Amino acid sequence: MSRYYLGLDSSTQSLSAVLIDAESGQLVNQQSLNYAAELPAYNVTDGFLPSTSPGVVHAPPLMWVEALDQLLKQMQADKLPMNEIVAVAGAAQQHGSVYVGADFEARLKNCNPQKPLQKQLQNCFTRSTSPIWMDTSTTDQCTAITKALGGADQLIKATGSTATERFSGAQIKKFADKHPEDYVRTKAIMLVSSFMASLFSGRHVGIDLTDASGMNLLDIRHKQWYSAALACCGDHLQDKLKPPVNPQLPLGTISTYFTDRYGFNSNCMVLPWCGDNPSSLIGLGLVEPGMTAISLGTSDTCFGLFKDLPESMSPWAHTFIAPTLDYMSLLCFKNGSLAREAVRRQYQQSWEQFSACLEATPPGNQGAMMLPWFDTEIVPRIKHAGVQRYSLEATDIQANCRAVIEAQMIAMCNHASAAGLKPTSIRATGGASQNRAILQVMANVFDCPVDVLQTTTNSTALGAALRAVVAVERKTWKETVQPFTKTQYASQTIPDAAAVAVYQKMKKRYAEREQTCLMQD
Ligand code: ADP
Ligand code: XUL
Repeated sequence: MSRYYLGLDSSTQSLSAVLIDAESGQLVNQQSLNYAAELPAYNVTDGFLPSTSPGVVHAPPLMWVEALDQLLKQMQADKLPMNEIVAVAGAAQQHGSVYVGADFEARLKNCNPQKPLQKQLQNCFTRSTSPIWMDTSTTDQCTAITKALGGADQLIKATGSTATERFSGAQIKKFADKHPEDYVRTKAIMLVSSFMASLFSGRHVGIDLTDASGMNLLDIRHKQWYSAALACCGDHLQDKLKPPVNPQLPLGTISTYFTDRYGFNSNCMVLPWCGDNPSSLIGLGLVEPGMTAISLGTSDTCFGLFKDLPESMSPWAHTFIAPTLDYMSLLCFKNGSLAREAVRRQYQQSWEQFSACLEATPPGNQGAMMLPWFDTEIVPRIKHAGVQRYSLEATDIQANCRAVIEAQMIAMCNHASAAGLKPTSIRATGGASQNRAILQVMANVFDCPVDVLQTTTNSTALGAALRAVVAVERKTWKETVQPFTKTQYASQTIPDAAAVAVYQKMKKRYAEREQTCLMQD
């Protein structure tokens, strides 16, 4: 007998669905809808609206609703077994916030399944567009929040992050301060994740703990709202938010709108939606402490699971609550492929030649070192771009190829450690993870094995579907994720003991150089 579970990913540019059969461990179907291409009436490029105000990046919430309608209609047209789906869960771009008035819930409850949802939710928004994670217009609010809550260290300790422009707390404060009347008539504030979960549930549901930890509003130790932060960001904010919800507790059965319009079974369970990064953690199979992902994409990200919060937390990282209710750290390095490509192009190397340079040079680069800030950086925060070379000639092609990779891996390892991550195994993803010479440097610097997954399934949507399996079937995380997260190569990339010893010393030297540059920046 098949056991179907649906996972959705409402991301910045598209909505994706992954349908799995938990019984056979198979992916049944995967599809995606790009907002800009397929919903041109909303006038978005890359998923957001044009803006003339500096730092303002918003998106229309009804676009996410219409995307859902079209995607589910498509799944029905494709004759997918909608009626046999046991449970549905989702994940969304983090931090984006949605503001609705008093009639939102009544409208949701009374929706007519003959008509698209987006038509029936028009005009119920008190903020017509939603600020999303790319918005950086809240620097003043961040300064005020930091001051009101006793400084940056206290804020990190309590909420897991310094005051961050894209986080929802600052975005809510900006709305409450600049549009007080609209704020007062706002009955509910949701994140993209809880907004989507509310549609499925037919009622306003609370924000799940994973996404709540990306707001600067949650006490991450006690997993409840941090009342001082709420008070600072808006009057009666707690009433508008509802208590945060456990991502693993089903919200109930799916609303009749979804059964009648798309053919879901009336017993289909709805799970809370999570943030996309926490969901991806599950989709990549990282369900035990020490398991860490490194994505080598346009920018590089490093995230992983851990049990206990460290005494002091890194100002550059974000600590979120994971779907397993452990913690996860997320670090984002802007100079990822950008820096690797800059070196490769400067020396006119193909990726094969670049890899050959890595293989022809010794770990530690004979003392040569680079600080690879081809652009400004997030981790650590570097305001002025600039590449620094130490005992490294700009004309030495091989040594420069090695230097950029060693610098990136060492910086990642040092900052991951400061953020509470102690990787015991690494799962590499993203474009550069197909380069085994790069993976070897990673294994040596982190002193742990590195592997790559077989599939190219959307890990965020897959993570949501797997979360639903765990919640409904009460299986362990490990046995649930395993069939869907098989690794690609016959063997892992294993650290080399001699190289590990070289990097132990080099990590200290790198940290000192970085500190000096930070003071001069
Ligand atoms: P995005 O973050 O945009 O999704 P991807 O994960 O698709 O990016 O990664 C794209 C990047 O992968 C390219 O910019 C390129 O630099 C890098 N890449 C592709 N092939 C290789 C390779 N063999 N070695 C190292 N980097 C590679
Ligand atoms: C994480 C963040 C982004 C969005 C992208 O803090 O802002 O990764 O979640 O969808």
